[in-house]
Amino acid sequence: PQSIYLKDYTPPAWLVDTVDLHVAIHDTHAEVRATLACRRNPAGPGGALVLDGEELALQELAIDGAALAPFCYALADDRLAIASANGAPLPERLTLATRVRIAPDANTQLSGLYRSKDGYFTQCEAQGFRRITFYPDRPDVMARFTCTIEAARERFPQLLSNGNLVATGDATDGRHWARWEDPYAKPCYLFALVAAKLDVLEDRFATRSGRTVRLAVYVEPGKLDQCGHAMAALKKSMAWDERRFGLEMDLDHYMIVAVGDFNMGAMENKGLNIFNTKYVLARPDTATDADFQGIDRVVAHEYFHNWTGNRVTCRDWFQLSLKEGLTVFRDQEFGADVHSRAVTRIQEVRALRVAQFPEDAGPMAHPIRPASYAEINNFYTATVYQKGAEVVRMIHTLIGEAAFRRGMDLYFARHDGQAVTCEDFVAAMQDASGVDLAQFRRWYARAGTPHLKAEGRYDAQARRYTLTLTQSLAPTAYEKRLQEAGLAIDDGPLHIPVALGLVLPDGSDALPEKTRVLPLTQQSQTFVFDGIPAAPVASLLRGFSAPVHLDFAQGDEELAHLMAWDSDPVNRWEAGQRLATRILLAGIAAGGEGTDWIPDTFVAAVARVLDDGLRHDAALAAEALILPAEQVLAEEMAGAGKAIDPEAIHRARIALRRHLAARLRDRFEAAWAALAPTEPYSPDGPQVGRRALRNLVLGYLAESDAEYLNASVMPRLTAQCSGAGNMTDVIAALGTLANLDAPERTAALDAFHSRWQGEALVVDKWLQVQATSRLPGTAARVRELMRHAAFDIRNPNKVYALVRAFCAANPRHFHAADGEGYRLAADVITELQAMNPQVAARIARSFDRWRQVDAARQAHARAALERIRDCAGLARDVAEVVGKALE
Ligand code: HT7
Ligand code: ZN
Repeated sequence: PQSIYLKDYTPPAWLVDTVDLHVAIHDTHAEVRATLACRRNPAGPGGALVLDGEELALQELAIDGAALAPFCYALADDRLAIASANGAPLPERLTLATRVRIAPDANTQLSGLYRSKDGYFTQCEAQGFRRITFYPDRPDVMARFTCTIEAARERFPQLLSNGNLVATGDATDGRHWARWEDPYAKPCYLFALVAAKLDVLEDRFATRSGRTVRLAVYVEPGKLDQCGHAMAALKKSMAWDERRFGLEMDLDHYMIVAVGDFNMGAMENKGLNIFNTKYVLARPDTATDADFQGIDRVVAHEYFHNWTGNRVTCRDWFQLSLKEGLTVFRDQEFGADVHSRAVTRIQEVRALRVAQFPEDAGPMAHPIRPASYAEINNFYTATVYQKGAEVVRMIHTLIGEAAFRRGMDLYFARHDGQAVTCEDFVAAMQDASGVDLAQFRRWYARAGTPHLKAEGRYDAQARRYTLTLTQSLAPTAYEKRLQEAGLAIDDGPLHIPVALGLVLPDGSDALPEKTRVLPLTQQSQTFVFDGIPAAPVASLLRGFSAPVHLDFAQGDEELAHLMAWDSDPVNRWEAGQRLATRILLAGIAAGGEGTDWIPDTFVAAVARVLDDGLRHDAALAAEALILPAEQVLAEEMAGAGKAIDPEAIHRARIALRRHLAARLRDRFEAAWAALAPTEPYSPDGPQVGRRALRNLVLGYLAESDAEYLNASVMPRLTAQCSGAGNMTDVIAALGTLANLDAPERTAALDAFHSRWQGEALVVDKWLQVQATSRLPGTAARVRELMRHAAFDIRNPNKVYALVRAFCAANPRHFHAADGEGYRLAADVITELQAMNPQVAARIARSFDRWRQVDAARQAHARAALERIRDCAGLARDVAEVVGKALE
């Protein structure tokens, strides 16, 4: 597919000041009337008035009240170009009126206006508004919107849009209407409307300047008892943004609407957020601790967009990370402030390694501000979101909290109400801090994960520690493509903040400030530390201060020292991960066979972490006891130039778990008993950590030999499945049982399904635990489940729970040697791409690492990819992903 380039950006030829929409919902179609006050942009390139439009049946078109004769305009598949007004040149200002018909019931892409169950909902980011009406659908066209919705009162009592409700009334034939007015100019991707029958939970928030905001969470009838947590999260987010960034809600209404069919997590439409039900509905018996925390984070994220995204928006979609990276950083900080900073950070680092590092090493590698793309929907990626947040975090690390806050204030002072670029954000940070960020800007333009090589030397006589840091970043597929297109690459060194601690033999920090941020700006740089009383163990990249691969030869004892003593909890965890990775790589080299590659020191370290967790922080211990993921081990192999061996990775990881279970059974049992719940369930506070550790321990105990498993562990698993009053414990036990080839497994899965078949989100969990099972025959079971009444290929949550979970979270079965995993994915992608190209393209990303597996697997993967590529009428979204994979 054709790519578009950032270098070709030109300002819009026409601007729109106001939009008046009238949307009438009928049984067979919807009719949309739009009145646009347009004016020629003095800074634009001139020319025709070009409007985007897809799948719109044009009924009427008029300028300044006069219908346009056909010779004045050209109507193509995706645009309407108006060259003149009935022979006269277009006036500098004009009122354009259109009337179109659309078919929301046939909209399976879930972009634009679509039906979900009995209601109608919109999703306009990135380019869905053009599927509702003709419009210059680009974020730098900002207009004030009014919207009147008209529909049958009985079936659609709620008629919602952005801003304030200004009028309502009755129409004929049992129909009614509501008129909404949004006082803020916005790009059309933030437009939303809802027509549905919904229950509503209402509340109020008093802002610090004394205004009262009405808060409302709308859900499908009967689900009001599942929205309390989302409402509480919203109020927490509003208070936090006032406290931390001085940012207040600017509307009188803030509404969240939950919908069961949604391509992503949620959408920050001005004053009318539309959410995937997954990030709204939760009750202790239906949702896990992780679900509750997911709701906290997504509610906060969408709320924070009101300033970082809505009040200041993106000039063009190349700048997507301007709003997404910054808003993820903000929701991460919210998570750190309201939960645990250390645990939150560890989870972020893990997610980065599982998803973003592989993306940066694969065919879809791109910088956080890509220079080109074919389909913008393919760029809502781990790189734009998570690495984008890391880049913002590095600015925060380099300039400090106080200057960062001044930078944010300056950014809003300069750009409120504007559509701007990443450069504008960095300039505000630079100007507010006085720190030169010229070189730092390279992070916006380079793809790939840099390597940071470290070499340390201690001179006892001089009491001096010397550290040499060297950075390197090999070109990725992205840079090669740019070069072919004749575009320049700035491949100079990056500005990398390296947070360093020097841990002395007694465990104390040698540096007076404990952690020092070393600004690495050259390719290789040496840092000298004097007055160091004894040979320290260097703790590099504390808090994961930069998204890089660290190459630092530290021995097992040094890592064990950091695990025990590092004052930075993230690096204590990191030391354990590095040690475990090293051991597992030895195990993988041994084909995952035997156990003589597992040192006793590691077993002892695990025991220490567990004891520590019981005494201090259970949540941190739970994080530390999770072995590096199979995907992370796969990247280690690929990084070392070896073919990824998913079988050996899986075997070695299980062997290590079994070894720990055998050697530490008594300690695991003691921990399990000590962590028994003592109070009623709550999704907050220390309980979450205790549950995480207890369930993790139970998972280890389930790795015991058959005799112990059957006699002692199985009864606990089955009892927890049927008797635990909360979904966290139930799903932990069910997930463990799903890996066991035992009659109890089937019984538990069947009972779970009968109990929860009416709760869509809980059924998703049932699908997911089966899709991620270790057992042989999992691919066949996934195919069977795709024919089950519980599955619906048109519902993204179902596809994600079953198919994406299989492809992305079950690497051993997805990369099965016989190619069945790849064939399954290809079958789904070819069927889904015509219905929902966005979701199909997301599944296609599972093939990202196909060139890193062995030749026999590669042959199967290639066949699957070519079958998708050759599919008739292949959607652009999928064509871009598959085309790049096959390049
Ligand atoms: N900004 C929102 C993006 C989004 C989206 C993009 C493409 C297709 C469907 C979508 N739904 C939501 C989500 C966010 O980052 O807050
Ligand atoms: Zn976002």
